Amino acid sequence: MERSPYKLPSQHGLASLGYFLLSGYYPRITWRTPPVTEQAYTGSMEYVTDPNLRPIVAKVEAGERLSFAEGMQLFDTPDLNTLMRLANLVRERMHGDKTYFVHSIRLEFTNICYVGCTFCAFAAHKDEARAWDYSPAQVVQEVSRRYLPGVTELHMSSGHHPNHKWDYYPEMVQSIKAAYPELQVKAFTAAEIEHLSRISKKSTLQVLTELQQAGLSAMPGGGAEIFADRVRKQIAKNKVKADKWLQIHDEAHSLGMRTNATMLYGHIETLEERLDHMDRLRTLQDGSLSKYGGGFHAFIPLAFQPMGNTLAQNLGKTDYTTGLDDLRNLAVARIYMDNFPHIKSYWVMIGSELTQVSLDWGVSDIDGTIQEEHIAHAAGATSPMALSQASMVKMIQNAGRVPVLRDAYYNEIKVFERNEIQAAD
Ligand code: V47
Repeated sequence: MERSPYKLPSQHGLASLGYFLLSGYYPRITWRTPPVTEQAYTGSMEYVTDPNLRPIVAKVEAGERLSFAEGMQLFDTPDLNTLMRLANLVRERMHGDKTYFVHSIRLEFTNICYVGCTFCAFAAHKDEARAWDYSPAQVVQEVSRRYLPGVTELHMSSGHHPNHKWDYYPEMVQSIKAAYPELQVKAFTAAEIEHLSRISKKSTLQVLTELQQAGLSAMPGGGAEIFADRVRKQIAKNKVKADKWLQIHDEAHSLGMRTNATMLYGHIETLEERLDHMDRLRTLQDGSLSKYGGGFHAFIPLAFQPMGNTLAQNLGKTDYTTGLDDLRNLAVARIYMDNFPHIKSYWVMIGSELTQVSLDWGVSDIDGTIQEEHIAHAAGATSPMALSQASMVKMIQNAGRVPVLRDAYYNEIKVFERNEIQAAD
């Protein structure tokens, strides 16, 4: 019997939220109940309590794209059940139960940065005791220190160092590839690429081309923050402008590189500004898909971490984003950004527990094992510095989904069958 695209809320998402709240960490049993039959499930509108959502439900069910105003309804609706079920419908249409993760290393080769973003607790002045700055050879040593068998992705993003010359960057990538030819280097945000363009006096396209020749595989999604000018001026006024960030990703896509996109939320931005951010990305992705046949892999909302940065201090903010804001944001992104293959939950910033719940709210990717993260932790992230593969598999399986170990290009390395838990890391 065909499974309904929706599960009844009492049987799936909210039950998992409730179970998780009551029972603590990673229950060992799967609570997923048998599929609801089409017959028992008498129609998608039956459970819609917000009448404003009815036309939206009809459009999403028909696979139609939502307008900006409809996207705002998703942010405004009190009907969280319907929001969750719609996001899950879109997610399962694309991926079924498959949930992707990567065995990865995170490395910040320097925290020295002159840009002065107000949300950042990571950046240091070069004279501070906590500053670090690795040479290409030290970068390779740091990769070796974090390396575990089976790691496929090296994700690097760092400060805008005031003194390094252009040659430092391709040399670093070449040194990594010489030592670890099989590692896929996903590095340099669009903000860093713009910085490299300025110091090298090369165009951003030329910078990307030369880094690709040196061995760069893909670009991470950092540096996007919030595109709206009003916010950007207050939180990242010396950083790459929104249009340039988008242009650099378009250029990377034109070279056949795949990239990600982030959005830093939960500070001074409005909900309209969040949706505007998603809208600009959706438009760029349309262009990349039609011009180059590919573009962004994933959209990753980054929950504002409020410690050790001047933005939080000036706002008098010490609280983290709330769980339902995080889930709503992910769900809106999944429904609105219909041309993005994946919406990713970043466990480092929202925690593994909520990441597990988010698999019912549109999320199909949970990033990676990471091995040492410093940007979010400098700003108060309370998550571990790394997760084992086994715990990622368990997190996904205990949510009733199918874990898929992927590489940086979403090639599937291993699909874990139900109840097959990796024996060792
Ligand atoms: O660019 C900095 C953000 C980003 C804070 O592409 C903060 O797969 C919250 O880009 N609170 C770095 N966020 C992380 C990043 C990323 C993460 C996971 C996956 C991918 C990917 C990319 O972190 C920065 C900035 O936007 N950030 N400080 C803070 N206090």
